[in-house]
Amino acid sequence: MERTLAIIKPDAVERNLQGEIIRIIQQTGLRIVGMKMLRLSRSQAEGFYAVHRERPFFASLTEYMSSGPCVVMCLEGADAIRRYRELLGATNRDHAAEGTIRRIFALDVERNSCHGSDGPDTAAVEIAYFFSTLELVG
Ligand code: DAT
Ligand code: MG
Repeated sequence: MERTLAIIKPDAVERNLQGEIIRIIQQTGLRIVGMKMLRLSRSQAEGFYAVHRERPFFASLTEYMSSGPCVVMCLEGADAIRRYRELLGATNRDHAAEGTIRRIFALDVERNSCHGSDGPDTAAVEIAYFFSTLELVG
């Protein structure tokens, strides 16, 4: 069993897409073992995306991620990190495969509807950024 962090980003929450996105995630067989809704402050968004702080899009990305509420989930399943990344599709929706969450829902490369951890080390750090062990069930 493996765990990964998923975020339904502000553009998707704003458009009331939480239910549709959660349904797609659950249809793959991944289980939700933690879930909460929150609005990141600018500095919390900067902390979450700290690896990107030198990138040209960092200021815009962290402004966007703190612009409205997110739904944050911890997903569990066999090979959960890779399976959920595959379900998300490429970062840029124009390069994402048909049927992927980003291809279906993303507005552009920044407002790309969902986040997923990219490996075991980042998943562990990202899950701990949002959830205490007491908040994860199952
Ligand atoms: P991913 O979210 O697919 O792991 P990433 O970690 O490279 O992608 O980047 C984090 C987020 O930053 C991404 O979801 C959207 C934004 N982003 C990435 N590349 C961008 C770009 N070239 N222009 C604007 N925003 C970008
Ligand atoms: Mg990433």
